[in-house]
Amino acid sequence: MAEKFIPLSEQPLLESAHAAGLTTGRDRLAAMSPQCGFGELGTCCRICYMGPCRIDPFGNGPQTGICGASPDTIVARNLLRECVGGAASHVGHARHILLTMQAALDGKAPYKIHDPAKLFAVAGQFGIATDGRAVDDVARDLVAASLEDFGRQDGQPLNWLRARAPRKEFDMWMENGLMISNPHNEIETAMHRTSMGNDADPVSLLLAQLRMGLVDGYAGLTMATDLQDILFGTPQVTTLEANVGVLEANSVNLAVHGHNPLLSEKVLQWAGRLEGEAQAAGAERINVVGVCCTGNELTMRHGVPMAAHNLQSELILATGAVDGMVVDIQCIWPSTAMFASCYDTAFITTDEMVHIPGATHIEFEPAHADENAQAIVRAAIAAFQKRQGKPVNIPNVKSVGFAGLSVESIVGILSKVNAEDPLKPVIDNIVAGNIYGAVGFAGCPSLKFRDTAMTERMTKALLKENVLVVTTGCTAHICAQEGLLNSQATERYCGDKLKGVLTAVGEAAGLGAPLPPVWHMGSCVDNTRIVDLLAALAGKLDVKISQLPVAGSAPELVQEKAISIGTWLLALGLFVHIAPAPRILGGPLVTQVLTNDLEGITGGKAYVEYDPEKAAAGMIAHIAEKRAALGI
Ligand code: NFS
Ligand code: SF4
Repeated sequence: MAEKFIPLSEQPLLESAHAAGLTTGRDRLAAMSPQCGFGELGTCCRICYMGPCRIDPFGNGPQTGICGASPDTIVARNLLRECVGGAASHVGHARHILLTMQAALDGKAPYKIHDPAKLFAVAGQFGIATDGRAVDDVARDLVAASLEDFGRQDGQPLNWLRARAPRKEFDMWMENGLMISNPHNEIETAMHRTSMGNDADPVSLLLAQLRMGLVDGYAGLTMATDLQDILFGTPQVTTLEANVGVLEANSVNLAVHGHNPLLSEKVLQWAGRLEGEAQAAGAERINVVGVCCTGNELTMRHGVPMAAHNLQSELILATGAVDGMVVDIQCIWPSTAMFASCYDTAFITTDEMVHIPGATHIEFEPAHADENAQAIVRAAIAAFQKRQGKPVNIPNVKSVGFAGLSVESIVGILSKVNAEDPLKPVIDNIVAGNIYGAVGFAGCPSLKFRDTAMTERMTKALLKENVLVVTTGCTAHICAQEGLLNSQATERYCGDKLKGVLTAVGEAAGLGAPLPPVWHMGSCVDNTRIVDLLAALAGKLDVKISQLPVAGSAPELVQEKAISIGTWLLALGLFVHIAPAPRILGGPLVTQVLTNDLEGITGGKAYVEYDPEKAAAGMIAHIAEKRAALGI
């Protein structure tokens, strides 16, 4: 058995936590193991109260639920409900940004439009007139078109889908009955469809699954990414530091955790303005650091250090040096409040929907964003004062790299190589085989896969074979911590051909160093950026996205959100590696469709493999097939 991989930065924190009498996620997983096999196979149904019903995977016991539901019906219903959970999270996030933009335009919230160029570009795709118009007027029209989606009862396609979907894929979805309309209606119908005594046809349930992927993609991710760029600016290339070593013993360390930049942007702004108060309290400065995806948002736009991914969100508190941790929505472990209470950390929840026992609640309302952010920063300063004289344990581990690789900034870099046709150098190098293909890593870190360093090993195995990697979400934190986002990584891990391209482009773009081999493209909602890049490449070649020599991976699946994102990618026609297996293996038909038959409809294919090198090899084999089909 291979040795367990525990990152350098985590070992001392695990020890500190244990010394303080705390259990960590690792301990809780060990206590929970082995986990329930019925649950893993997906053949446990709790949809009605005659259940829970469990299907015997060995064929000796019950083969249907009490109502007669087959294993395929059970797994397909459960999977769709997971997808609804993910889509609801992203749609809720996007709607929150939308309503805040509306309030800002009405003068009722202290935000303004930072990126008129992005606004005009997005509005143009909606067919909204932009020529010679005032920024706010165009923004109002975009807000109206978005609100129309949430109110529409006419069954017509979602405006965001119509405006932002790639053409060939849009037509394919329409031909296959995958049209979506009002996201709230779609979510309602999916919950209704999967409640007891409704849809029992696994194929019909899987079509609803694909539609829910589109709800996630367009009414969630794309709307959130675009509106956030319009409000806060489209990311440009920036340097970053990552890992727990970014905490500073003598500063007020304020960690922002969650997903919504409405909160973290304001906290960052007020941390700057209240620095004097922190210094008066004896601190060197206020050090805002990012955790999880809101960390990615701040890193992409402001180069804020990335302190921790999801699994480390409780561990960094065991440094004793985090003065404030402020959270909004999604991926917040209840254990963080418990950890915080052991130290002097002010642990602050801010969303009406997210209350955690032990936390201080400061409700963050866009209308009062400035006052709320000040209160949050001041709570951290007060906690810093309490911490004075107490020991801290900050492992001196951090790495450097680049972030801010939005499609716009990538095109900006490439246009220094070819101003007329920026994507041409990429396409030429793909055709020549210097870039063998590209893989996008998204999603979470899982305790089930950290021991084998799944993400790190898969990434390195791909780079060696000249496959370019892009990343979002917590896998971006993992890659940053592993030192994969900097120029040295190009030297160290890439095959000669990829190394050559990245070095040449880095030089031509005047960076004075190779481009990194792994591109940080943002948070989980920013998977939009990856899809936009693929759509641009496919559009230029006049092929479908499914024909490109590319693949996606959620190498350490945790969240329902990864299920809905992965479903969107399958609908787009992508080959999607996933580990662990989604909870469908107890349903043979559902497994067969997702890993095989779907390819004949959308081109998409799910692929499960737990071994990192084998998983990379599987993706490379897929890329080879796509290259052969394109004749390159
Ligand atoms: Ni994505 Fe971001 Fe991280 Fe996973 Fe959670 S923070 S939205 S879901 S755990 S990558
Ligand atoms: Fe059992 Fe059917 Fe009820 Fe599910 S819906 S718990 S399979 S009786």
